[in-house]
Amino acid sequence: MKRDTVCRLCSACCPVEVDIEEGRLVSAERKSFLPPGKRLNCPKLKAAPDIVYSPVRLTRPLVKDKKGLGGAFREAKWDEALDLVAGRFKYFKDRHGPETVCWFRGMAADWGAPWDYSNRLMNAFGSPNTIGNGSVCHVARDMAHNYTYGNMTLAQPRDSGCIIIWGKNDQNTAPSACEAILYARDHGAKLIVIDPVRTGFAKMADLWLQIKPGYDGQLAMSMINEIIINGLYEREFVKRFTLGFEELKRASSLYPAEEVAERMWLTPDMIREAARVYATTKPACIIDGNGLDMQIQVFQSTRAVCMLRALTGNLDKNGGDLIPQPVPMRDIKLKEMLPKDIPPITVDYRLFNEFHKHWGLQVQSCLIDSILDRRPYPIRMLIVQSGNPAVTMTDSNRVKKALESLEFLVVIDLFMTRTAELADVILPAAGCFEETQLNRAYTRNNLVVLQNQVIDWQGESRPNWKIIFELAKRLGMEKEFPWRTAEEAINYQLAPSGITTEMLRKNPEGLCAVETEYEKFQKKGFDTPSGKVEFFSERLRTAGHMPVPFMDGRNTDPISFSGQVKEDNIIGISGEKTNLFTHTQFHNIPVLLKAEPEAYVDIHPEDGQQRGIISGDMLRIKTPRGCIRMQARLSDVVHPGSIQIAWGWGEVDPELSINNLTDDYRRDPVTGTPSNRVFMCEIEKV
Ligand SMILES: Nc1nc2c(c(=O)[nH]1)N[C@H]1C(S)=C(S)[C@@H](COP(=O)(O)OP(=O)(O)OC[C@H]3O[C@@H](n4cnc5c(=O)[nH]c(N)nc54)[C@H](O)[C@@H]3O)O[C@H]1N2
Ligand SMILES: Nc1nc2c(c(=O)[nH]1)N[C@H]1C(S)=C(S)[C@@H](COP(=O)(O)OP(=O)(O)OC[C@H]3O[C@@H](n4cnc5c(=O)[nH]c(N)nc54)[C@H](O)[C@@H]3O)O[C@H]1N2
Ligand code: SF4
Ligand SMILES: [Mo]
Repeated sequence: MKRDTVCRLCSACCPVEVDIEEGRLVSAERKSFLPPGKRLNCPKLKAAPDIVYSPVRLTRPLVKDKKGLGGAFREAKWDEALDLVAGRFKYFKDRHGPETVCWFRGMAADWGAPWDYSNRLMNAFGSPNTIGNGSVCHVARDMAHNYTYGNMTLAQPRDSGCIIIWGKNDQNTAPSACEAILYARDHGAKLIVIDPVRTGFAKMADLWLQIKPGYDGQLAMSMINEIIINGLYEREFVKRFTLGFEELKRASSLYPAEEVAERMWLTPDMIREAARVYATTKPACIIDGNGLDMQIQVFQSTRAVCMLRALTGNLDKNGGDLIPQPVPMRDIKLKEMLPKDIPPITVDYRLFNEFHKHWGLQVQSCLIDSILDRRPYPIRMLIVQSGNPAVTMTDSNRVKKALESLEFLVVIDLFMTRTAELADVILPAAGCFEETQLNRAYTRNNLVVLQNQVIDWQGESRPNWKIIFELAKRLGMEKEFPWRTAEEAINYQLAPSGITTEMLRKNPEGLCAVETEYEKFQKKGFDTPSGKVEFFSERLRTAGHMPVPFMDGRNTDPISFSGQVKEDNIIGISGEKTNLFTHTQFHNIPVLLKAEPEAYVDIHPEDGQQRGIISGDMLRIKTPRGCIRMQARLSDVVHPGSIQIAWGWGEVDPELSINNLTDDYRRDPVTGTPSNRVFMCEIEKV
């Protein structure tokens, strides 16, 4: 039997058709606008049955009677495990205040409704501390878009004449976006890639800017300067719809191509050419990605990139960058129930805490500050849902110390992870094919597609929504969580859109909540305080941040530890996300591991020769935070002077965990983002 749903094995959220035989998932296929021969395959989706039916899935709640890594887990019934967790919620609330309990969200299981449910539970409980990982993943970028033109845009590459891919690798991480880019290429679109690594897109690009990692903001300013001095901007749009053009002109004049190119490993002509092609080919879009995230300048760099879209008049055009039309929904987070006088642990990042009505709190590093430095107060009990912070958070040694010193740790996951093994209680979650949910990717813009439960929960695992609803009941929140099914809760939340789960099941391709409209700013302006695109932001100035990006003209080094380097140090780049794994996930699935059995450090042949390193040598890589060991692979995908270190392998072996090397002390002042993307490191053969 064929069923429709949305895959959530990574955050690309592809609509898929799955084949179910006698209640078992036997195969799944991505839907695509391309004819079958041209579609991209996803190896993770192909391995979906291996993932769902993996013999190492957690299928029973586990409880540890003795704390720490040494303590052994025993199986427990759901009632016992949930009673125990609810009891600890009450204990810490009575003893130390509700705010000492924190709910931490990773990237899996979606940012959609399940995120709203955890927020709702915590708000009703009285703790402001529901924290996501958006400071390192896209929410920091979202804020930069938001502070420039009110919303994070959605690039429309399929109908573009020119596409800039800026620190993104959709070939591996988002096949449907990749298909749109390839389609546009086939129809004559120009392609510019800005990436320090020669990705598949870089190979096929008309122009590849192999930028020095972290220098994206200064590059964007230099491109802005070229566009302005050559009169290539859309005068009419700038005049009517933007604020602060003169200030931007002044700031960008501090980054002339001939002066700044060399410091970012480029030539002045490359910068000029990229600016000219982008500004003179219409429509054009910019796809920005994770290459900008995890940088200590992510906010201002992304703001500068956003300004390119506005200067060239590509905002809210088909083939340009669409201002989304979110699906009208109820805000179910119950923030009004929070006591007013308890600050969240992310209190130092007020603008980031408040910029968006959905995102809530995202500065995950503050969790570690709170546990270890008791700043602004200590978190004592932590619930980790769908994340593996012991491996994925910056400066793992500090993170592990924090997790180990918690008084009570609950982990909700499908597998035993490096984080879960530290827990006192593990609650086994059902996977994405086993639960119906409102998927955030399909509420950000007008089309809603349902993520549908297509098979039963495995063993005693439970869907995320059910775990939260059951816990809520034990915390006396029957009134706040009256729903018995996922459908009831979704229908309540979706009511303002007029769409129900029943309607969505009848329309597996999705339903449009609002008619698509372009150039909405003509009638409504932009969703900023001034109603205009804000090159200059008064809000930022008042809060003590730079109102125009990089206006101080300083070349502040964006790379961690650059003040402390020795001569032979090299830039470490956290490597691509390959299409076989999702972060730390699926290294335990034999078919996927077979396709990529080992982790590598890519080192340029010139650097290899200088240091006597050949492919296959084992390297020790060291920073002031820690060290790892990984196998070398000579490759010219990287620039001399930099290495690319494989990502996500810390789950397999802590000696392969790149976040042993990363730094959490220097952070973006607006979004609290540390640099787990680029850092100086020492390498030596062992
Ligand atoms: N150095 C470095 N650090 C990085 C990155 C990098 O590139 N380099 N990437 C960053 C980015 S962009 C992100 S988003 C983060 C990711 O950080 P995490 O979210 O911690 O990453 P994952 O390894 O995907 O962990 C997700 C966990 O959720 C579990 N899970 C999967 N589905 C479900 C479900 O339905 N319910 C529940 N309860 N659990 C589920 C999985 O088994 C897995 O253990 O890492 C960040 N850290
Ligand atoms: N297969 C798979 N798919 C995924 C995920 C996964 O783990 N696996 N994770 C999901 C998640 S949570 C996310 S956030 C997305 C991320 O999706 P992407 O944004 O595509 O993620 P990455 O592969 O981390 O990196 C993007 C590119 O940035 C480049 N880069 C590194 N440093 C810099 C820099 O300083 N400047 C510039 N301009 N570029 C730089 C890298 O070389 C890489 O090519 O993917 C999602 N999809
Ligand atoms: S790209 Fe991600 S969401 Fe899409 S099918 Fe593959 S694993 Fe699933
Ligand atoms: Mo992410």
